[in-house]
Amino acid sequence: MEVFKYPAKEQWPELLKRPQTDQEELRQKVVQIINNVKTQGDQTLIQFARHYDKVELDSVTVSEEEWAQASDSLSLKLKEAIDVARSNIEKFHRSQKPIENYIETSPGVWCWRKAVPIEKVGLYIPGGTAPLISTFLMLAVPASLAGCREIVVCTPPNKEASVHPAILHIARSLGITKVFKAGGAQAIAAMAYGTESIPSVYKIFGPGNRFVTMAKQLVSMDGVGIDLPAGPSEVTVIADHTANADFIAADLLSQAEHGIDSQVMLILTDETLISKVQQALEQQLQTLPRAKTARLAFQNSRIFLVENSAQAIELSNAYAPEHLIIVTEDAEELAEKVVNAGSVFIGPWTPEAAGDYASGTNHTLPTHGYAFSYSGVSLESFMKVISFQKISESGLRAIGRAIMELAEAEGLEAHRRAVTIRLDKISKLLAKD
Ligand code: HSO
Ligand code: ZN
Repeated sequence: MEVFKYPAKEQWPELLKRPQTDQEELRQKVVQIINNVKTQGDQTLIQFARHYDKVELDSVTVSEEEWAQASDSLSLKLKEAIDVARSNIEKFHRSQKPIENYIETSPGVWCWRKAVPIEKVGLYIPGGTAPLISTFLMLAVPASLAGCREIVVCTPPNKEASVHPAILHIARSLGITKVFKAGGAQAIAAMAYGTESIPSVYKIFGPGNRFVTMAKQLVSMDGVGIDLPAGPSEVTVIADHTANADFIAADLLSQAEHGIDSQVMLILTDETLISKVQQALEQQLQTLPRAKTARLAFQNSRIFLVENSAQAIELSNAYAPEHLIIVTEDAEELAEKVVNAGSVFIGPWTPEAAGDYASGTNHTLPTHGYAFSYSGVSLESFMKVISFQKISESGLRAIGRAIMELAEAEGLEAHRRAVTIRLDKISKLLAKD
């Protein structure tokens, strides 16, 4: 990791840049994949599984036998871990139901909002060496709490042409039956447009590689909702002299092991920590199975030494990390000053891994600078809030003049008349009485 001591503010934008990739070539490839799925449905998914996942599928659906064997093939320890995580995710997300206020804005003018579940949602769970079981919990738990009527899940098949039993175990416990063996951009296209086996949905969630992310962006231009455009994982750690260098190294590595394009930033107010953390990193890398990946990720990563904790938080806010860990004497006060971050972890006993798995917060978070303007996935992501209004005769008389005046100013006569026609009627009725 390159070290920058006391960088001048003018240098910050350059030092906080994320790696950029050429999108045009990727876009063209993904458009082609989407078109194939649109025209040939399941057949394309089976062909892609043969080509990319190296498996021969008879069908993209999960067989009765796979469902039946799923729970038995999991260890008790893993099932217990899933239960702890699920219970905490449930507790935290259940508390997120949008508030529905009933407000009388002018006498006789009532406005309110009602949250309703999105009827059909699609969850994409990436595969790789092992599917992200935790990502499935992070998406399926709020989707089912929100009351989504149809929850469709796509995940790439493993080497045995099957779906990981933990995914099926969790799906069954949540009453989710539509799990399909499909990965990559083709799975996103399948959930957006539907195939013979896979139903189309209104909103698609879940992380993935560049192809998946591009596919989500493309289908979103065609009226399908998406959660967030997901980019490579990020963590920023702010630490002072009170921090433990071994803990810091462990947290940086836990994010760096995600992929070679992960970006980790360490912001220190204590110069002696630079070498301590570097040593701890070297030592921990010796025994880390994914050391190669982590080392490559460190090439996009940086260590900053700054004057004080106020400047540390300013630098972090200027970067808007997906995850921010604060291990300083004044960690709670600093946390109050965070304005740009996906999720914040306070104090030495709060590793980012806690939020990745089991504390209860959602780990689907904004990356690549989206934390300047987006929130992570929550219960509300699976709901829409619809506004309602009801106006009485006296209510329309109360606000009618304002509507007419504004409509006239905009030159929209039909709008004005929608009010005058009613006010005239009210005047006539009043005259009769
Ligand atoms: N840290 C990842 C989420 C995750 N970690 C899943 C482990 N499993 C999001 O950036
Ligand atoms: Zn993680």
